[in-house]
Amino acid sequence: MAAPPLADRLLARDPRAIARAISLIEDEAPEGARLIGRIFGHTGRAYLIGVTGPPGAGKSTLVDRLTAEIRKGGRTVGVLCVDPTSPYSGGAILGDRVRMQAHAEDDGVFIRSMATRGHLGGLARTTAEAAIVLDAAGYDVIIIETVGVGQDEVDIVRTADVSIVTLVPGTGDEVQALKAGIMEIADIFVVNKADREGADRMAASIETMLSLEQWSDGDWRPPVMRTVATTSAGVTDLLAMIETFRARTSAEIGERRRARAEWRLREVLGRDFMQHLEQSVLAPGEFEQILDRIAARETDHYTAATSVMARAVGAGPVVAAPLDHVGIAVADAGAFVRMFGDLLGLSTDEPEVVGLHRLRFVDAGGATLELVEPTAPEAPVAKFLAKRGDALHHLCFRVADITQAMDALKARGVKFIDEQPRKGAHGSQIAFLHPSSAGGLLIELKQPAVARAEPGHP
Ligand SMILES: Nc1nc2c(ncn2[C@@H]2O[C@H](COP(=O)(O)OP(=O)(O)OP(=O)(O)O)[C@@H](O)[C@H]2O)c(=O)[nH]1
Ligand SMILES: [Mg+2]
Repeated sequence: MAAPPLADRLLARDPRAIARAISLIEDEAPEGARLIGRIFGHTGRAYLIGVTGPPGAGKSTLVDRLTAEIRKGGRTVGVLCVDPTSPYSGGAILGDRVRMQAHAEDDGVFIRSMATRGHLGGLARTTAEAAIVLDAAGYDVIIIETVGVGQDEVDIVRTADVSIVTLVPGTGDEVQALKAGIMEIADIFVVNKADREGADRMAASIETMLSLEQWSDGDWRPPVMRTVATTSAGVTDLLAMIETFRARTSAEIGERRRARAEWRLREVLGRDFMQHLEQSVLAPGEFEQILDRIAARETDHYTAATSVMARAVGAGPVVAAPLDHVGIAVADAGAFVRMFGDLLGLSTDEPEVVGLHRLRFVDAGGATLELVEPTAPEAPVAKFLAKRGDALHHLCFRVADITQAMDALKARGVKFIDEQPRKGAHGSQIAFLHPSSAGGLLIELKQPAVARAEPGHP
C-alpha cells in the first residue's frame, strides 16, 4: 500500500512529514508551493508569537522556557528559529539541538531552525510558510525567533499576532540604537537577564522612550516585563501578559493576519514576476547586458525597467512603429519630383536641408517618399550614390518615444548608428539602426515633433 500523501501525514502531525514539508519550502520547490495550496484551508487556528532582539539577548533560552510554560497548560508548540546573519548561527543551531533534547520526549513540541538560503527576503517568506505548515499540523502556538536586524525579519515579527522585543541590561544606548529598527514593533518589551546589573536602568530607558509617544485611552501601551530566562523567573508573568494582549486584541487580529497575507503575497508575486521576466521576456544573458549598459551609463535603471515592463505586460513588440516614409537616395531630387507628379499625380512640398542633405517629401497617401539628395561630396548618401546609383535607401518607422524605443531595442542587443537621437526634418528626432542589426536594411526611427499650441515655437 502506498504511503498516504504528504499533506495528509502533515495534517495528522507526523513530525517526519512536517520536517519534509518545511524542507520543500526551504528549497523553494514547486511541491512546496502546491503543498501550501493543499493545507492552507486548515490554517488560521494557531496563535503566532514573534520574538526578536539583539544577538545573544537570550531569545532562544526564553523561547525554550516559554514553550515549557505553554506546555504546562496543555497546548502544543511549534518553534521556528531564523538567524541569517549571526556569526554564531552554527552555534545557535547546535543550541537548538540541545534544546530539542529538552523537549525530545514531547510530541507536543516541534523545533526547527530555518536555514539561510538565497536572499533574506526569501528566508523571511519561507519562515512565514513554515509557520503555515506548523499551523496546519495543529500546533496551538507557534513561536518565531529572529535576530532583529534585517527589515524582512522585522516584518516577520511585526506581522505575528504578538511581537515581543527582547533587550538586555546595558548602557541604555542600545535603546537609542534599536529605536529606529525594532522598537516600534513591540507589543511587549522583555528585559531579559534581569539577574544582571542595570536591568532597572534598561527598563527605565524603555519607559522613557514610550513616554515620549502619544497614547490614547484605547491604545495598548507596551508593558516592559523582566525575565531571567535561565531560571524561568518572570516567564509565567510573560505568558500571562501575552494572553492579556491576545484577549485585548482579538478584534484586530484579522488585520494583522491580513497584513501578513499581504506581505507574503507581495513577496511571491515579486519573485514570480521576476522569474517570468528572466525566463519568458528577456533573452538569455539580456539581464546582464542591461546591467552592463547601466554600468556604462548608457541607460539608467528606470528607463531599462520601463522598457522591460512594456515588453512584459504585452504592450506589443519592442516598438509599435507604423511606416512613416521610404527614403530614396537620388542625385537630382527635382527630376524625381517631376516624375512622381507626372506619372502618379503625387504632390510635394518645399525642400528642406538637414545636415549635408536636401530632403524632398513626396506625399504618397498613407506614407511619404523622402528623396535624399546630397549637398556636399562628404555626405553619407553621396558615397551610397557613387556605389549604387539612385536607389532605395532606407525605411523609416514612427515611434512615440524614440529614447524609450532605442533603449528597448538596445536591451535586445540591437546596434544603432546613432547612439543618441539627433535632429531630423520638421523638428523630428531620428536615429538609424545599424544594418548589421536589421538584415542589411537601413532602418530609421523617427519621433515626430510635438505639435505645440503656441505658434512660433516649433
Ligand atoms: N545571566 C543570564 N544569562 C542568560 C539569560 N538568558 C540567557 N542567558 C545566556 O545568554 C547566552 C545567550 O542565550 P541565547 O538564548 O542563545 O541567546 P539568543 O538571543 O537566542 O542568541 P542568538 O540566537 O545567537 O542571537 C547563553 O549563554 C544563555 O545561557 C538570563 O536571563 N540571564
Ligand atoms: Mg537564538
